[in-house]
Amino acid sequence: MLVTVVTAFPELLEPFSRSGVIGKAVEKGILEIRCINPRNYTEGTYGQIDDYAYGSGGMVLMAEPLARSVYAAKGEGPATVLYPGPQGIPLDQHLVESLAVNEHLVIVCGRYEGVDERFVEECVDLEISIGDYVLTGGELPAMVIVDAVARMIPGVVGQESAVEEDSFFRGMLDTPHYTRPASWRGREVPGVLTGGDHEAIRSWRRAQSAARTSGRRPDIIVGANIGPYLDKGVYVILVPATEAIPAAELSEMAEACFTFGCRKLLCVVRGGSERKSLQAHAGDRVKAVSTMESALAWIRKREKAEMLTIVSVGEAGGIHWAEMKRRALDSDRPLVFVFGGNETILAGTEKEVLGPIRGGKGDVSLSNARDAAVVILDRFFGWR
Ligand code: 4FV
Repeated sequence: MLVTVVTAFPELLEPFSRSGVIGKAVEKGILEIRCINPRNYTEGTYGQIDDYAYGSGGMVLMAEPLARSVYAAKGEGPATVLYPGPQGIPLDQHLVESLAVNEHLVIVCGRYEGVDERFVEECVDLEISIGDYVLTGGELPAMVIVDAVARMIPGVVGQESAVEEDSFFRGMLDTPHYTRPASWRGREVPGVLTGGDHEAIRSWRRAQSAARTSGRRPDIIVGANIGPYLDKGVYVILVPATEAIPAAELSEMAEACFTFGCRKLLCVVRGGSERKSLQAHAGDRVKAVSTMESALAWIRKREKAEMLTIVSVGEAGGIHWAEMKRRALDSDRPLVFVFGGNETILAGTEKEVLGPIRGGKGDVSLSNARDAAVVILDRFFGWR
């Protein structure tokens, strides 16, 4: 990747492009960082790049030197032009991953009050904010963007897996990390980490991430795929409303459930013949059961644990899916999603009821159990 930084202070980028992981990536030729100084692209001979703001209120970077700098940068080939500023869209891991596919990024660094808005209209593809505070210049935001994006380029960070384990890569906060000494000022490293049982370590780390995220950043759980942070299984029970669901459709639905990490799709069938045809055609991802209770009993036996049963009946009331997602993450129990049937379903069984999946102006909601299933599973376990 080539990054061209348009800045009146190129010396600020020097140490950054020579040090640490970024420095190594530049050495390895995986990343190239260039600077263009708008002072070299001014109209007059004084190298004037800023002027008084119209309407008073400090200095503003002039449009022409910046535009000429961007054109010069683009001489090296098509590029996505970024302008870091407090008015930009928030930088997050998703945006970082989408920027990482670019061959050439041009980042224009503001100074003083900012830049002439006409330059932004004429030359900038994306305004990006690194946070709701005001800095003295765009160089630090430029380095933040390059640092985060460079980590997504294969070969920049040693172990790819390290990137995948990161905070936010799956939309959750990271697990705590420890190194030697095992005891420091009377503080011990959690025993599970020195026990060598890697499944136990993975499970402890998952639980730590889940607890931290739920405790500190419930806001990001909405967009997270919580699947990798659940120790127990996820199941779907489908209760066909009226007529039986054709086996082919059920196996498609089982495919969707599997995609979202479910261990089994259980379908309540009316009679023996329905069960046989279903078993014959829908494959082993689907299990035909005669009643809800037998479905829950089958899961309970398999998971050797009490489940958190989440019923989606599409009727008014019920818990918002985002809140349900947080509870699902907090509960260390197997998750059972029940789609179809009605309010009376599972009367007397401990369950949570999901609110309807609303559309339009919130006055219409999904009634089809299979569609509801895919929407809800994507909201809980979809990759964002
Ligand atoms: C900023 C931010 C930021 C504003 C005026 C530079 C400064 C000066 N950039 N996220 N927050 N920029 O404060 O990206 O021109």
